[in-house]
Amino acid sequence: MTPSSGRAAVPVGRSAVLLDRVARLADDLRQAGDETLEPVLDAVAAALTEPLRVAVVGVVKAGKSTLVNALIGRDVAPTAVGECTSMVTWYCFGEPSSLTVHLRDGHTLSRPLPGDRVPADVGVPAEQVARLEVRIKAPALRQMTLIDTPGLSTLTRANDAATRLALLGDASSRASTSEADAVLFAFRDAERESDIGFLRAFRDAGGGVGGVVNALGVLTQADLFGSGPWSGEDPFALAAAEARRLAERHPGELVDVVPVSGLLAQTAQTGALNEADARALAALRDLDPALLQVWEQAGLPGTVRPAEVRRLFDLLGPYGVTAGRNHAGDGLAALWPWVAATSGLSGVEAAIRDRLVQRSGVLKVARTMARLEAATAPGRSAGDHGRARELIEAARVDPVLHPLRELAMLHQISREHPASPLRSDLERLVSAADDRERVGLAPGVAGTELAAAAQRLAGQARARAASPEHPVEADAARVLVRSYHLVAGRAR
Ligand SMILES: Nc1nc2c(ncn2[C@@H]2O[C@H](COP(=O)(O)OP(=O)(O)OP(=O)(O)O)[C@@H](O)[C@H]2O)c(=O)[nH]1
Ligand SMILES: [Mg+2]
Repeated sequence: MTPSSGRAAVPVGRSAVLLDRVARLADDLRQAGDETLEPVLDAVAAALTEPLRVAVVGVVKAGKSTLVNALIGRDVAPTAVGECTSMVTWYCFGEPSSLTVHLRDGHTLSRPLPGDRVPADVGVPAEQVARLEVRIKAPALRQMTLIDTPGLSTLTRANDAATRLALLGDASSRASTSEADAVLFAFRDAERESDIGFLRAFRDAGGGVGGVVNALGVLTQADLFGSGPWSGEDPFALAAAEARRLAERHPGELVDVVPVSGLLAQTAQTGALNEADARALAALRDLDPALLQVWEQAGLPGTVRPAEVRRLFDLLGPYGVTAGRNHAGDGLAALWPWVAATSGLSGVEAAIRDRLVQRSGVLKVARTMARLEAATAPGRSAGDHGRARELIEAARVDPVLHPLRELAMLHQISREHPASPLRSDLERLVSAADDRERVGLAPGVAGTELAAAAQRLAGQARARAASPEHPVEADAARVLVRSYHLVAGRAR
């Protein structure tokens, strides 16, 4: 069984054209009769019709599973204070809800998933499990399959190894590339060398096309930033500054970094709060913050029970309890929007949409091309794949795949010369929904005007290619010339 069954692709913008071209390449490769490629072609065909596969990766206890629950809007992934996730788990759109255990020996075990909650024990030891696949009818999963992973850099070496195998592939086997199209990398605080090393390896395992950056950073647990809620600092402002610093330091590995409180987001999105919570929170309003911090010793206002306060801390964390007290007076109707907005989840969702899902065609095609190239590379695989390599090369230079060059170039210039004015041209080209937007024109402008504007921009880019301010600008300008020529050609 493949996860594609029963799900439709979500082509966005030019994605459909790109995906069609690569699907055609896969067909041509199949026709060429190279039998050793069959398994790769089957995997590629499935991946091309599925939603984007986004893996949530990061150091142990970064809050990955909590964020997964928030994005799905259900309390489906187990989370815990101690090390928790030990199996790579795919969350796919589907109904009825089910859990499939894919064993390392190739067998699968399926069963219904009552209550839409993954049990802590799936009845098979983790070392025998390749991955779990959860199907659940959650709207967010229509546009992406989320892959929760065990923590990196843990004392539990098997967990770290399982994540690396799923995301980076097995270096010893041929056709070893990543199962994921993109990564959400969860940072709890400042990055470590090994985080950046992992991101580079992921980019290189799946990007293929000269460094398409396919990872978005998430600074999780934003509510815990700074010296604590009793200090008067705004943890979200501090987290936002740290997120900016991370993004600026690693443009070659991360398309952006956004802060979020996964805990507040999970609490809001899964509907965990109730009126009694709001009442208990409101009753704590006049308690001195210093006393709230040590409430177990200091005692509580008469109407509030310890179990209620413990629950509030579990759902909202210390900052959510302290600051949320001022938003609970009017009950859940006022508290819920505050929790949802404060969490920052909408920023993560927007970044996922703009940076990953909108580019899903390019990201998937980049990974597919990398996969096909790995499978046919001379010396790395059985048999002589000469004909297959010719077909792949022909696809690579097809103008339809030019968006891959644009995106790779955007990432390269962001890394090597971020101040270049060509960067915003590339940004607009890769983000635009159609050709008019691509050259900065309003919707509905006539084709002749579009062609003229594209020619003008091509001329400007050509001039820049002739006298670049920085070596990377020469390459970037050549990519732009081709982009604008292609727009002009389509407009005629
Ligand atoms: N205050 C606060 N706590 C959080 C946040 N996100 C997660 N936590 C807590 O941190 C602990 C770990 O969360 P998980 O989501 O299980 O972390 P994980 O990264 O999936 O952990 P592993 O799977 O073991 O690597 C849990 O107790 C969560 O409630 C957050 O944004 N703020
Ligand atoms: Mg986890």
